[in-house]
Amino acid sequence: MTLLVAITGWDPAPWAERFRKLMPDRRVVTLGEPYDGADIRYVASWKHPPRSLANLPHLKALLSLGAGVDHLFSDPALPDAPIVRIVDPDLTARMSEYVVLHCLLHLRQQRRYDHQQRNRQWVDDRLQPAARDMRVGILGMGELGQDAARKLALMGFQVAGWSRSSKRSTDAEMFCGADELDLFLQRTDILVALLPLTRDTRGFINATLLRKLAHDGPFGGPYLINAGRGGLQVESDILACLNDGTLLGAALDVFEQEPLPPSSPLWPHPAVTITPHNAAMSDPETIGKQVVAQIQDFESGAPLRNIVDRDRQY
Ligand code: OXD
Repeated sequence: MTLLVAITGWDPAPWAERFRKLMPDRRVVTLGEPYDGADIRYVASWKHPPRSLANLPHLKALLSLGAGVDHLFSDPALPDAPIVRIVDPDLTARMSEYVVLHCLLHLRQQRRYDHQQRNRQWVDDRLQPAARDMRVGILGMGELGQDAARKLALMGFQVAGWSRSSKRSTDAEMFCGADELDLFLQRTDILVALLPLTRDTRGFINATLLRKLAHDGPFGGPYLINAGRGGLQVESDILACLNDGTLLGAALDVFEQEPLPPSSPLWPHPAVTITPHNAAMSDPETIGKQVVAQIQDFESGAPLRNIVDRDRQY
């Protein structure tokens, strides 16, 4: 059994090293090394080059090294093996840190205080709403959304979740499907996007959607946090909404084009907080272990876990 580590955009070396350490009796190769496609049984992929997996006749599973699997579907010659998505407590915890951080930075108006500090300005300002006054709405209630909901609810935020199909949550008021989307948006002061990127969600966060968010919250307007995928958002609409007051601000970790081009008007915008798509980094230490456990369990006869539905693309 050979495992092919097919990665672009990240350094494949620590991944290959981790897999070799965890499976010393198996062969682990990276895309640059010579190998016979007929020997490959598993692929661990992050943004593998399109068509690079076309000749693997005995492939048993394709394992994504990130939470999102949209990178796989851009390959027109994607092999017909089961696709496994990673569900990793470490990655999930990192994403929740990002979401809670940006909800709190907005709630506690930290950008404004940073600005005042730079100007040596002490403003005696008593307007400080509590988390219980702020309604957070999470678009996408998969593993990541549910964990963020739990941690935000612990902080006292009023949390709601929206998902395409019906889901239960003990931490969030749930809304589901197209029929309940408007109701969800109308009660949302902070919109957190954690949806997968699929043919149905591309461009989902556009001006029409943003205009439906609440304007009767503590700051009189909504805030956007996107840590899902850049393809979910229409950046020209976000900018227009920031500039006409529809949106008070945005924290964006993901972009239509990455790296975000230096010419993007999002960079200098005073109401935008930018991070370089690192809200939830994949760690070879923890994810390597998960991938190897999946392979070993599968080889001892257990079914693969967290299989992606190719039709729904998540
Ligand atoms: C992921 C990511 O999908 O880091 O895990 O974007």
